[in-house]
Amino acid sequence: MELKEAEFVRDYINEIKATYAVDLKDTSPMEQYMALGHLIKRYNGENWTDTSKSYRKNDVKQVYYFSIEFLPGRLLQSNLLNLGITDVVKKGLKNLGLNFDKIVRSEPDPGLGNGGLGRLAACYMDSMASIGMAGNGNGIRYRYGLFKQVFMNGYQVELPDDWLRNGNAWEVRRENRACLVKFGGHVWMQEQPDGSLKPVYDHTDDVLAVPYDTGIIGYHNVVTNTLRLWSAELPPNAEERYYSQKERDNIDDITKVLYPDDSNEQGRSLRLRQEYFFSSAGVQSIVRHYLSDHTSLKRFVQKVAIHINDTHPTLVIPELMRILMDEHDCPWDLAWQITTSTMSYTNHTIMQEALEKWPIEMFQGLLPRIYQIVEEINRRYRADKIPVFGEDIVDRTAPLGDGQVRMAYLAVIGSHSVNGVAPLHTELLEKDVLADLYRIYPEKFNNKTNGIAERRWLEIANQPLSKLIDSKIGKDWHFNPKLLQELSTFENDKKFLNQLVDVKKENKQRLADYVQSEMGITIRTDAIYDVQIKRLHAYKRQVLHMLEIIREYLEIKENPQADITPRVHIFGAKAAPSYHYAKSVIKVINALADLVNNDPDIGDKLKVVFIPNYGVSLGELIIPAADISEQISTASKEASGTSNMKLMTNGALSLATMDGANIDIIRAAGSENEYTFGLTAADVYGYYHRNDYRSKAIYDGNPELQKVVDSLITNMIPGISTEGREIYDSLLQYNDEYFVLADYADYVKQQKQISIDFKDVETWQKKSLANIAASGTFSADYSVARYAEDIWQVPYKLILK
Ligand code: F58
Repeated sequence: MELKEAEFVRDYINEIKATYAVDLKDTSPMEQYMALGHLIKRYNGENWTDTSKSYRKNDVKQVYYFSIEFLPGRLLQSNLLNLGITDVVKKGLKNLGLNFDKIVRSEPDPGLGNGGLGRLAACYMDSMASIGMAGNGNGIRYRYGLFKQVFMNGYQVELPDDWLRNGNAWEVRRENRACLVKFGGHVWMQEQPDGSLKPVYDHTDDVLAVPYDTGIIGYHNVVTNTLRLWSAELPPNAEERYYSQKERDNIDDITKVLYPDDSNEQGRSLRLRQEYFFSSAGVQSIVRHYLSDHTSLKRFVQKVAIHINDTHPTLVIPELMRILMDEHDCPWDLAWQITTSTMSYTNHTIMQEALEKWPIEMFQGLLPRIYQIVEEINRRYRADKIPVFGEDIVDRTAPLGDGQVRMAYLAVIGSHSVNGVAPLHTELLEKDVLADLYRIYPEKFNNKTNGIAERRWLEIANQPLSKLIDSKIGKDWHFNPKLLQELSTFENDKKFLNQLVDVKKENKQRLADYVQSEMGITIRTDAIYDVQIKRLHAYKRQVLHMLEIIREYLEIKENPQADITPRVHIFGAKAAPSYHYAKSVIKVINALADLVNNDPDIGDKLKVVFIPNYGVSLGELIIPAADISEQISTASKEASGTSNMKLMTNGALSLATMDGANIDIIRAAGSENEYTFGLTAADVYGYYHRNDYRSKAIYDGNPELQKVVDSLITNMIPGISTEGREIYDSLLQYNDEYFVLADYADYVKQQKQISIDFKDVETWQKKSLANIAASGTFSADYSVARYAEDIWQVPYKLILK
């Protein structure tokens, strides 16, 4: 948009006065931020209405991306960037004597997700708007986001994330678009005068779903899409009916907090209520919106695509069936045809314990009408498929079985497309996790490799690098990130390689300053910054990284004079509050950090920093400073990974197993530019089939490994007698479920190689450049374009300059 500095300054001062009734000099950074947010939202108001109007006028097909999590990160900078007014606003604020960075940091980072899945949904929202696709997000407006993590005596402690405390500058409450969502009660079929049957509901608990909309601004293209998050409130008839405090609390609870578990589905009734709540409200509002422009449901499939991000929104399937049949008199077959043609589903995990299942009794009690529909889906599925495929496989894959509602199976059966998020992951879905369903519906399965919002993770997070790239290849890569490939022509340009070194140093200094001020730890910027940032989970193997730190520590202790390449090991990871093992790992790494960081023999050769409260904003600080990207999950377990892509585009070299999208990253950048190691997925499955993995034998055969592992139980690391023993036992007594010891030697070999290679600055920088240059293919712009073409059949405009 066009904006003159004088105009901005005038508007901003007026905004401050109107909102806070004080002079600018008396405002806090938070107030300065809120006023700026409101002003930007107002500036963009016209684009937002024009976008909706133009979608309507042209009757454009809409995509609705349903996700129980969205992790958008702070919006101020990305909105300024996408509107093209960063410089004017920065200058204006500076001339007013304000500190832009402080204002940026005053914005709360909405933690409405656990990790990769929620962040992916946010990257996709950004890309859909940026490629001009009519993409809408649909989720939950949690009153409290993912907990704030602090460490006390090295242990994780969880504090509430009261992110809405000062209000939210970007959202618009739309009470006039609210819907009623019905839970519980009884349902019975009543005969109508024409002989048909209609369900009648008795004694339901009704909840009002109120939408809060946030504009998602496209990159330099005047498009603004909508992220709609639902909040649960008392229904409008509240005055006429008495609600006990308990009933009020029950309603309040639905959207009160995000479930903080990224590993296990606990089968809690509140979670099921959350899932139905936003699925029902979302589908109701879609049908209402569609019918406001169309007289019949005939063209619904041509005008609406609904995407199910992991199984949590699967109830959109029976909910759309319900609305079509009960409210619009559709016969079953037509309703089913519309529903399956509209729905598509992405799977994000191969971990069995994360696949959602609900006890039938709970499900039926909470959602009696929806259960009837699921029962009928189940009955018809069995009747259709048993004659063709036989009873066994159909039993195993039916939506109802073992007394449970099996959400992933329902999602596959009720959708026309099922995708994994990296080629290996999709292959494993077909061969293993969903193999039976793949046999029945091979045509539904496809791969859509994940992607990231390049502009956030490179242009905003790493401005020094972004500017340097612009100076070499111009700015067209902002629209078409694959153009980053042009950078490879500079691989022998020494000046450029040196500039890359300077940029990395600047980013390291920024991180070092943060670590100094927040944690009181001094880290040197000429060390290798070896980074592992992701949720804490056994399969992600932070423990393997930890064993390497112990090895390095012992090495220096044994030979303090040795010529060591200095290292800083950097972790960021939250553990699910109920995940005992993960919390023990945090404690042990923190205790190890205390030992290493305070040992005079070690000095600044080796440092360990576990930065608390990892999230999107800290990611933006850490990722640009990384030299090494630790992507060390047990092969086959990480569906894709996305921090691997963010680190790559910022010039980090991957130290990686052949898992998830690591495989594709390695292929894109060239294996000579990464450090790969460890078992392959085929090796891992080989161990499963033969059942012959013995971690103890590996331990017995490697004296160095013995020393390292034993140090968990020898008091070398103070304060971890319980936790150290727990990890020790997981590796030896419980046979090392995630093959840490199997991969140890190969991992250490690569770590040693890294220490050698890092000293050759020029060669290292060439490798780093190869990663940056190849990273463009992992832009989410292309990912969503592939969804648009293969699955959603919606138009878009990739601006390929
Ligand atoms: C992640 N899943 C995958 N789930 O682990 C990761 O490999 C992938 O890159 C990413 O999705 C995006 O596809 C993930 O983040 C969750 O956090 C769920 C949250 C809700 C409960 C179950 C886990």
